[in-house]
Amino acid sequence: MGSLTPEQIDHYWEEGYVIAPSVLDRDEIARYLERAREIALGDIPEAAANRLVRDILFAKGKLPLPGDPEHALWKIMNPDRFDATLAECLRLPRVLDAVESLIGEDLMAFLLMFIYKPPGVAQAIHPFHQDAAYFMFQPQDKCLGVWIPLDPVSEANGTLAIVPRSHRLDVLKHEVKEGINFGALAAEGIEDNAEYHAKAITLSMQPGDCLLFNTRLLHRSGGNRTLGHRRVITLHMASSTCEMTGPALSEYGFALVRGRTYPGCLEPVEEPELKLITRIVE
Ligand SMILES: O=C(O)CCC(=O)C(=O)O
Repeated sequence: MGSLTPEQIDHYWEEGYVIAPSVLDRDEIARYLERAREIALGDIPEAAANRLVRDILFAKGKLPLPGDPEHALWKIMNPDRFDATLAECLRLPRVLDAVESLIGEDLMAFLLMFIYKPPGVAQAIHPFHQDAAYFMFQPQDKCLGVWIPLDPVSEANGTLAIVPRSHRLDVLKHEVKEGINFGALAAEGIEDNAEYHAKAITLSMQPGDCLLFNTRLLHRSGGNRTLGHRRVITLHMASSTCEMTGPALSEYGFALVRGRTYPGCLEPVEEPELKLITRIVE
């Protein structure tokens, strides 16, 4: 059953996002942080090894590798495919209840990531973009992103900045930018435009809080100028009433997490690939 208040639901549709506080408790946060660290230190099946992705600055040798391998990471892609503990994040009841309030009771989870910001690396930036640029299914308003920090996040450690109401825009043209992580795209003409930076809100959130945001909402994250971690669970979800409009990418392993499927609409992927095969950008 949906858990958001009418005010929260209105805020989401008006502004393009809403924050639901405390969807994870302290024990859950500790459990996911510990498991991610074990994976980062090598507890990952050989076939899935390339789903452990280093930040481009380390991958390209622009910065020396830190002593702690977890400090070099950008993200763990699709951990639900090889790890039972992190796979729980596809079906967190408090998250599903909030999502149901916004896009209905038939829910596919399709992209789980555990995202880091390397400590002390101010230039590890993810430029302004709209996630809808990656998702080849519609209607877009029946898809959303969930972003749950596991550390306190602020401007200093590379939190998310969002442009309220930008979900009213169409999907903009996106491009590859020099020095940005493989696969990350930038909305053309936005990152270098001071107007968008001025309109953006930099989110300060506590561990376990949950941002839900429309897939056309412009958002970015800055670098981490602190010496501590900035770790986040992100999950994308779509209503199972959505229809594909393009080829599926191997990153998207649709799992029905609530409700039912519909003929001609998104179908669950029974055994998604362990190895990362398709890349949006090589
Ligand atoms: O958490 C971050 O640093 C950015 C995440 C993001 O924007 C994305 O994955 O689309």
